[in-house]
Amino acid sequence: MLAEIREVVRAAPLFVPRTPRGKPMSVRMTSAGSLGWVSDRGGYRYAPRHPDGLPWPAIPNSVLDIWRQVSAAARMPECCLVNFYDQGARMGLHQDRDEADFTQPVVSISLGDDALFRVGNHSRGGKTRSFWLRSGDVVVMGGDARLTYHGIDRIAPGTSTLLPRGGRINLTMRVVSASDLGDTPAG
Ligand code: MD6
Ligand code: FE
Repeated sequence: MLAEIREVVRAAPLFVPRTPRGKPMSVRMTSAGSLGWVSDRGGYRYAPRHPDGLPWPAIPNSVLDIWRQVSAAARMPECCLVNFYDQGARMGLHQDRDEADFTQPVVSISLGDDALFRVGNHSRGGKTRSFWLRSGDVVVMGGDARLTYHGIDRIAPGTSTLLPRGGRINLTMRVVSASDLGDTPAG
């Protein structure tokens, strides 16, 4: 899988996204699939091309295999977001809500150093729970959990030897577009 992710990054180099307010994020990012997630002054959105203008590479088979294993009933993902965290990188609490069909899960795969993952509620505030995501861990956020707030507080450097220069990769697969059948669980 790592070899396939390296090819994705070769075709679609990691970039530093900016929040809609212009603040650079601490993770570096790219995508695979028909749509990639981008963020800049224009807002958070899915786009058919990398900021450099190139189309995104295909989602690697090893990654799609995980999707098939953990979400057999779902549509296939249109985006695999690739996040790279170096030592000091983090990700603030957020919901994944730029997709059209919340009946479809979001599936993530963690590779490399451990990360402290915090999960909250359907709105900001309230109690949260934290746990460590380790290399090889797969998280499925579906059903009632699809819109829970979550984020990464910190990385624990040196906890994995998978990446020669350390750090962490998180892959998140999403179905982005609306279903032809409508947005209902039955559809
Ligand atoms: C991360 N993960 O693990 C950030 N989103 O680096 C996410 O933002 C995420 O793990 C939706 C579903 C699963 C996730
Ligand atoms: Fe997320």
